[in-house]
Amino acid sequence: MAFVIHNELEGQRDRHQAAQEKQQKPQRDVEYASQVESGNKILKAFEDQFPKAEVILACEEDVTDDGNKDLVVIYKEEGLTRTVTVIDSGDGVDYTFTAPIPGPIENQKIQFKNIDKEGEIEIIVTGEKNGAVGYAIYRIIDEEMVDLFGEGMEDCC
Ligand SMILES: [Ca+2]
Ligand SMILES: [Ca+2]
Repeated sequence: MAFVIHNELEGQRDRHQAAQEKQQKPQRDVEYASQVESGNKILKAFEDQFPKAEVILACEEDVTDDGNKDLVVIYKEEGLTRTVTVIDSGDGVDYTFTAPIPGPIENQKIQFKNIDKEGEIEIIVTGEKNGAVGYAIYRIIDEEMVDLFGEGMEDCC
């Protein structure tokens, strides 16, 4: 009950902001990236490029180490689940798209972490298919998602 009362007291607070703060708090070992809002401009660029795609998960981070946010999108198109990174070309207007790669079928999650603590922030994609769990670590190199390390991805994609 204490939690409910606390929330009521904080009623004026923007809910989204509160959720973000909660996510940034290092409570657990694994913190997954959150879904961007539907009006996100990079997501719009993706939707223009892939009009038939059904977006499953889209998370924003600068994964090219140039100070501009990029967007990692897991989506379904014609029965296939794919992952694409939408890269800001530097002007916030034009975007380039990595070649689509297979994405996990179920329970998809994206994590951003600078694994080697230098250069680009790496992208960790996890998911499942029929209970088989897999994950892969990608880095954007020359505008492509390069698979650095993974386990079980062939079982969940
Ligand atoms: Ca970037
Ligand atoms: Ca890195």
